[in-house]
Amino acid sequence: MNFDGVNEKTLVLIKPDAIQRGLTGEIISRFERKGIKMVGIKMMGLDDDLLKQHYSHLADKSFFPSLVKFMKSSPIIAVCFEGLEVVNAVRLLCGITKAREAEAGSIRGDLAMSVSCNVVHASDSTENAKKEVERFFKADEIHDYSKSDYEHVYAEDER
Ligand code: IDP
Ligand code: MG
Repeated sequence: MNFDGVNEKTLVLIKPDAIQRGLTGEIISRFERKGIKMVGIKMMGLDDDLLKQHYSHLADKSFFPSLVKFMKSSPIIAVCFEGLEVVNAVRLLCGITKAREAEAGSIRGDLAMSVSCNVVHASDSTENAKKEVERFFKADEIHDYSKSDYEHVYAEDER
């Protein structure tokens, strides 16, 4: 069966606060239950260079040094997810940046209270998702495999 139409990719980072609070399984489970396919996953420590690239849009903000310090405070887990319009679907599951105002039911809305310690990162556009997946994963760390439940996750005319 052909699922070529549903291979958009996005990057999720499970942030240090989630690692420390033991929320990794809970967070990944929410994406899995949604029907989103995991195609890459790894634990890694982040350095200044990578964080400057990743958060370049925030480099001139007063909170930037504390954001970098937070993101280096323990390893993170990088996950590459795949699916139909998955960049948008994952952002919706995550909820807005300020976690204490994020919609109940979303990951941030249910699991966090802070603006900075908001448990997850998710790419915000297809263009940035492509760059971010390439920043965090080597080509051979992204896995191409068929998922047996896809027949029930997507209708034929969506694939
Ligand atoms: P996003 O993660 O929802 O896409 P961005 O504006 O891209 O939000 O910010 C990236 C990250 O920087 C946020 O997730 C959060 O950890 C941190 N951050 C954003 N705004 C603030 C702030 O006003 N104070 C402290 N940290 C912030
Ligand atoms: Mg962002």
